[in-house]
Amino acid sequence: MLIKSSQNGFYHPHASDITPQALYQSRRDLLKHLATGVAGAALASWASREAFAQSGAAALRGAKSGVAGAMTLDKLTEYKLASSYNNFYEFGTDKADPAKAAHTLKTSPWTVEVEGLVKKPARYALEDLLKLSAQEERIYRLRCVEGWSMVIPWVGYSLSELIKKVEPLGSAKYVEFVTQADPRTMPGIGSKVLDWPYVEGLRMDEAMHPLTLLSFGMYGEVLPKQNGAPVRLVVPWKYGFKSGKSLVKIRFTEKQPATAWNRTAPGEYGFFSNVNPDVDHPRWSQATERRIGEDGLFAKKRKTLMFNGYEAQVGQLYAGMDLKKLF
Ligand SMILES: Nc1nc2c(c(=O)[nH]1)N[C@H]1C(S)=C(S)[C@@H](COP(=O)(O)O)O[C@H]1N2
Ligand SMILES: [Mo]
Repeated sequence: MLIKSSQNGFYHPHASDITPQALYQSRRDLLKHLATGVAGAALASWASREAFAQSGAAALRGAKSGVAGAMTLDKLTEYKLASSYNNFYEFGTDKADPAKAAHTLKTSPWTVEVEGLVKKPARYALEDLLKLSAQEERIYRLRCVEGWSMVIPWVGYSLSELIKKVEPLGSAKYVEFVTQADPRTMPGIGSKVLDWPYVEGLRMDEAMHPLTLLSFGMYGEVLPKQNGAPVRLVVPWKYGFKSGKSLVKIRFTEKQPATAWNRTAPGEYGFFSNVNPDVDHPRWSQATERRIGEDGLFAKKRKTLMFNGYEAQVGQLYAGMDLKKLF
């Protein structure tokens, strides 16, 4: 792990297209070349780009994850797209709004409170939360309920590492995630589209699953604000809205938390919201998806996979459940 700036220091190197993200993709290409035995000259240019990237103020690296299912080989979504096509309603409902407006989010100082049914409630400064466990890199598919998907290399560690530290009581059955709602820095909070703050939740076994990631970075850098800086959740087998951004509170509860989207439209967004091609949204099919940057704008081309392709890892969590009713 390498953190030069522990806080908000996200910036784009200007006047250069050799970004750390370009480096990132080139390193993946290099690894592919190495695997097929045609490395050659790629190595030299890769080394110089690496040197450039390390001058970046906001690098956040993680060791390649060993968690089963955590390193999909799908082609990465371009960093530019992943950081400019976003859902973050606190900054507006247009996909382009968060990248334009989220610069006002103040990510330092930042604290995350852990409370509710735990033996050891705690208030973590971001700096301490970052150090709580080793940072890993996980390449996850993210499937939005609206029908698009991306493939993003996240940096973080399993939420279970934090949960173990605070020692949940036997009565804790769910985990509630509360995100930042600051009307002074988040222009979208003035709108009535959701009842703020944006709240999400998981069942305890889902929260403890090793794939559930507490994320601080992506593409080898700290998270851009529009992607949920300074800390967010990523739950890769569920629709994207379950992955709350800019977390401020993690609360352990006995009852299923009332989540923002479920309260707004319970017939459309269930508590579980597992990616499922066989259970349509009442207003559209979920059988296919459009991979941002790859599939055509007007034709949805790609088949959506059960549990977003993570069935082998998480399918048993839902054994015996009627997923059409508990959508
Ligand atoms: N606080 C907050 N978290 C949020 C959202 C939001 O509006 N507010 N949008 C969700 C939705 S609908 C999706 S698809 C993902 C998008 O994450 P990304 O922009 O990093 O791709 O964030 C989720 N987390
Ligand atoms: Mo979404």
